[in-house]
Amino acid sequence: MLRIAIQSKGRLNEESTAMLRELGIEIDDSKRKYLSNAKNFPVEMLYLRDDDIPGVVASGSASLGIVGLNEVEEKGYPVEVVEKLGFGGCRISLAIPKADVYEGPQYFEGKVIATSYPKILKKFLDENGVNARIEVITGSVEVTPAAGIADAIFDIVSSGSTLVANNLKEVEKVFFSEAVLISNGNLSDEEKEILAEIQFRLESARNSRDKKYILMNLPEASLDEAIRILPAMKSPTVLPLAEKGWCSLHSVVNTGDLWDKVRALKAIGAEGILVLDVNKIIL
Ligand code: PRT
Ligand code: ZN
Repeated sequence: MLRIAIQSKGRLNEESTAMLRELGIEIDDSKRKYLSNAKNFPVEMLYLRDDDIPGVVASGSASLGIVGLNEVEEKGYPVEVVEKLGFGGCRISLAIPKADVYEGPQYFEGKVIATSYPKILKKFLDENGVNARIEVITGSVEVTPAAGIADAIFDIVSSGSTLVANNLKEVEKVFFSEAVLISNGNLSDEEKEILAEIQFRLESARNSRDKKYILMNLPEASLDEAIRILPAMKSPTVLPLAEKGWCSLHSVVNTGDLWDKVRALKAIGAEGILVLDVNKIIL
């Protein structure tokens, strides 16, 4: 059994459970408790505020955690980032009143900056030789300039619309984040095996993401040409058809190439082309 800490509610909760479900790990979150077992995999979920996840993983109270890289960096606990998960993408940026002129980090000299990420901000200010006062605020950082609490903010940005709505503009993109799988470096052999299985399933899901399964009927005379158009993982699968002189060809293509391939295949006589989503690719 291995314990995974995930956010109990908030932006990463849904995508964390959706990701585990995509890996075939069924979590009963209908009557969510503080702890819940997966139905068909030896893991137990621990639901926490995201701020608490790096510390709980570092202490060993949970063996793995799913959390934003921003929280990992800010908290600074000794945890290992084992996978980047490709969701929850955002950046932490410095933003200033829209009307101000910005010519570089010296703008912040002597200013007050509100943030929930004082450590990451301090590092940026030190690297740029800037002395500013950091005002730690845990929520609604974006309203602090208008409220006269701060001159500028250092906060998470994704679409940028919160900044626009508060008459602010983004002037420095300091830290780029996404959800990550973290581990404490002290897993037992059994826990290492479970983590390896999770990583194997993540890899299979990742491999399938940009792929489509394509099948079609093809005149046998066009087969060599079709195989040139469709190099598959080994080689395309060719099956006989009841109608003489025709075969069925199956392959996997990159989504980005799909329409070029379809056009080329139609030009050599392919018919009845079916394109299907790929759920997993196990190499
Ligand atoms: O209650 P708990 O402490 O668990 O949650 P929380 O309120 O601290 O965090 P939550 O749920 O807001 O965010 C969890 C994680 O999601 C963050 O730590 C980031 O890693 C990630 N993430 C991704 C974001 C955003 N995108 C995001 N846009 N976290 C916050 N925001 C906020 C931001 O603070 C700002 O208020 O959204 C606003 C900006 O969004 P745009 O689209 O207007 O630019
Ligand atoms: Zn939080």
